[in-house]
Amino acid sequence: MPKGLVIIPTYNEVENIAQVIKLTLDLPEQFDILVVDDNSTDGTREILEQMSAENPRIHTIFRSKKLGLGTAYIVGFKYAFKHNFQYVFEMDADLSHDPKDLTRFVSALKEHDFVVGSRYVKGVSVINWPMSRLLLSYFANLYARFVTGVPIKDLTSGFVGYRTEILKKIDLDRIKTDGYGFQIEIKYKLYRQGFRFSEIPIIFIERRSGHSKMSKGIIWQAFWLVWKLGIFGIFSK
Ligand SMILES: Nc1nc2c(ncn2[C@@H]2O[C@H](COP(=O)(O)OP(=O)(O)O)[C@@H](O)[C@H]2O)c(=O)[nH]1
Ligand SMILES: [Mg+2]
Repeated sequence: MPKGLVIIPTYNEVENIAQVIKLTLDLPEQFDILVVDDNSTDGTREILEQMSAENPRIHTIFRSKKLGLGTAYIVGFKYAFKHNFQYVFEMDADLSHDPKDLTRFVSALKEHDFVVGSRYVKGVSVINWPMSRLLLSYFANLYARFVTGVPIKDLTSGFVGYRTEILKKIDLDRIKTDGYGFQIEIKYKLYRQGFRFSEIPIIFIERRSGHSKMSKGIIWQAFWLVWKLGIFGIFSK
């Protein structure tokens, strides 16, 4: 069975982290998990220290301050290179993504280079978002697709699976975006390199516990990035 690493970034996810790890470990694929924690102050770190000491499939990287989702994933990808995982996955800690969907991701990765868990392939499959947030996300995705020309309906999705080798083909250290911008930029770069993707439907359920860490700054960064990719991306890969 190919080895898969599920990267879970955390910043203050004490109510969610133990459960998301347990649900992921219980899957038949026998995934390893890497949690990249950014100096959580709510007890997340202590739970991780205990769980990783008890189970060799749970790995941790503790960073000294909140350095953002983008670099958390880049650190995780490099960990996957170093430890020879064939597949690597991005998944949120807050249970908005159902770990069970990873099984379908693995099947899709047999035929494709990367797979995007998508809220917008079968209409809209988001639960418990206020209409304002849903509209923002939906139209931001339409806009990003239109301007960048990348035919992925959920470009901002953070539930993604990759064949690890394709991530070695992009210069990760040049990616400076965070949050939604990071999600758009990495998909854009892989698509422009000609890697084959599949977009598969997922149901996204808004977190029940803890708080969203996304900010207006991250949304604006994604907004400008889309133009940068759309205009300058024509000339470069
Ligand atoms: N390591 C790390 N994780 C983060 C950071 N910001 C957010 N996260 C994690 O990224 C995931 C998605 O964040 P969330 O706030 O739920 O974003 P939303 O779903 O778009 O509202 C969660 O697992 C967060 O704990 C960060 O700066 N560093
Ligand atoms: Mg969330």
